[in-house]
Amino acid sequence: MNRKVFTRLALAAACAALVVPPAFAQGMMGGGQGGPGMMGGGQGGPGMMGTINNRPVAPGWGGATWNYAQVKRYLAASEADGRAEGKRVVFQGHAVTIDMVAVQPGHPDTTFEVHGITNPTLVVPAGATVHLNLVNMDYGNNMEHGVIITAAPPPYPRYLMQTMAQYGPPLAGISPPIPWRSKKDLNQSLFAAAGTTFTAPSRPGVYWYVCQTPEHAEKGMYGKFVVTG
Ligand SMILES: [Cu+2]
Repeated sequence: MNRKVFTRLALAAACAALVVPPAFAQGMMGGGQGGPGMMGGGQGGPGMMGTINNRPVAPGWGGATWNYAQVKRYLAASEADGRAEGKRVVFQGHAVTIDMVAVQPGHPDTTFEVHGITNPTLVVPAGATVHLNLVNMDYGNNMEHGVIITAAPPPYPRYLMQTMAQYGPPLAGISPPIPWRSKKDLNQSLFAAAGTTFTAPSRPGVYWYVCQTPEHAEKGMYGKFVVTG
């Protein structure tokens, strides 16, 4: 909720704080998380707008690097986090884990998935500790994806800079966006994953989770993030 979110140090810390189920922790860090390569951008002020990760994932990119088997385990484990109710996924308790996917195969381009639902409404208790994870399953140029939680409602412009100027910095996020998968063939591919932890607002309200890659939110890569009392 403050400008520190935008400092390079804070971004590095957020990216280094990979939050992943312990079962997957071993041997998947890819090494060098939070390294200068990842944060070297920072251009354009907030850093979150940078396109430093506009490239396929490679070990050492700055976050976790998973193979397809690890992604499948993540997807399976994520079913235990939160409860799907139609187009909503409802989370309960003082600490919640939200396992997001950017462009899960079989879903539309430029979307998020949680529980296999495209752009669901996420419902989180006020004041909860939120572990937010993201794996990028997309492939191709400009298919790097990140996520920010913001009070700014849709529709979104091509670039979110103006939006952030109007609504203030995001509550939290995974920034800058994380690289796309390394190969077209899922089984041959590596995938980028990253996570962050933040505290949900202490009062009920409506927020949005939004991909900050230019044009993605404009094309519909966002969903509602509801904080309940
Ligand atoms: Cu995106």
